[in-house]
Amino acid sequence: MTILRRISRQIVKNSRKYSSEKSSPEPKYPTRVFSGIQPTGSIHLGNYLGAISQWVQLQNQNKDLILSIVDLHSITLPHEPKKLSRNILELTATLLACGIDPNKAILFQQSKVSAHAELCWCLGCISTMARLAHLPQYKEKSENLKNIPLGLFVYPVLQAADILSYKATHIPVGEDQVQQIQLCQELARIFNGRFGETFPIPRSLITSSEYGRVRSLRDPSKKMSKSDPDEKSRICMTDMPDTIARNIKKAVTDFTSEVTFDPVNRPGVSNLISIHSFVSGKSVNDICQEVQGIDTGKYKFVVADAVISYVKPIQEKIGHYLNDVGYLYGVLEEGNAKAAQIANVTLKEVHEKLGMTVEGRKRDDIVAKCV
Ligand code: AQP
Repeated sequence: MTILRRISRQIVKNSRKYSSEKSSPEPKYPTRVFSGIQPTGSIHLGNYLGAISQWVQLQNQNKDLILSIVDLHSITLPHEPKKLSRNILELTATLLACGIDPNKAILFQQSKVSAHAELCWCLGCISTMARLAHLPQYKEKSENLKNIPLGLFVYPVLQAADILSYKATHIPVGEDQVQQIQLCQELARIFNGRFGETFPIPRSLITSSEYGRVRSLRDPSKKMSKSDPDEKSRICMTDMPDTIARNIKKAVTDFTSEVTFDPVNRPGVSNLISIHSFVSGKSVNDICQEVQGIDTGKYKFVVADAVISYVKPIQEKIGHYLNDVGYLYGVLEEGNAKAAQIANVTLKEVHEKLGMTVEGRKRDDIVAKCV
């Protein structure tokens, strides 16, 4: 079965889950999908296979979909301001080029909806340092830092605020994000328990391991990542054909020359086969049969050709959108306004539950009691 077909089957399965939820007497929280992506660099095939392609399918199934360019998250590690603003525009262009339609989904910039940071503070007050220190991504990212920024420690709470601001019920994420989603669920439960029912307990939509974790081309034990200092470790949607060919040619495989799919024992070559299967629409089995007799060195040329043809039309669209920066700003501004409208309602409710709202009759009662 091809990876594309598997994504579709998973989404159909999830849709059945949604429809059974819908047919139950009164769903407490309508189905809403939220996801975010950091503007930390060019989108790579891991982001595309693991997240964006799934978002496009959910959007095309008319799910209530909210997507955020999470720029507040992208400053948790040292960054260059000029690069960040360029990345925000490039990411907007890339998402549109990959098929995100701002008329069907809300696409917005996180920092422009201040409710995220405000809810983060409220949730931070019910989080514990011991719990946050246990999260593996924090451990991984802080490992080589002498002075650890507070933002890096707290960012899972901001992530929970991102999700809960919209009362999202489903979160499509890669496998690497599962523990952060668990924290979000815990915080929703704690808040509901202490201050009254406010948030749904969101569920992660993890598809399957093949595309939930596209591996680094240089070190198949790691995931492909925007922030990996080795540019040869990834294939970006904006890479020129010769860069794609070079990076795939240099991909670490092993000492067996045959092309076989065995993610546990042969993660390097299996990663290439998964990518090839996704971009060609062919099944892993068909690919392995087709390339029987070719060694991994020659197979890399086949994969590179397939990837180059797949990304070409997307790259053309990215170029087209980047030539119209005014349109990109317009898309974000519209998305920001729509997102703020929803998030501000949630924040108001949170303030009320926390006892921070003093207005109308309640205020008169309080003043009467005070005098
Ligand atoms: N290698 C991957 N395989 C599958 N899915 C992946 N995702 C990221 N890398 C892979 C998924 O892409 C979505 C957006 O991710 P992100 O940009 O918010 O941050 P990330 O997960 O930390 O991705 P990177 O590329 O590794 O970014 P940096 O280097 O900036 O930290 C998420 O749904 C993620 O699971």
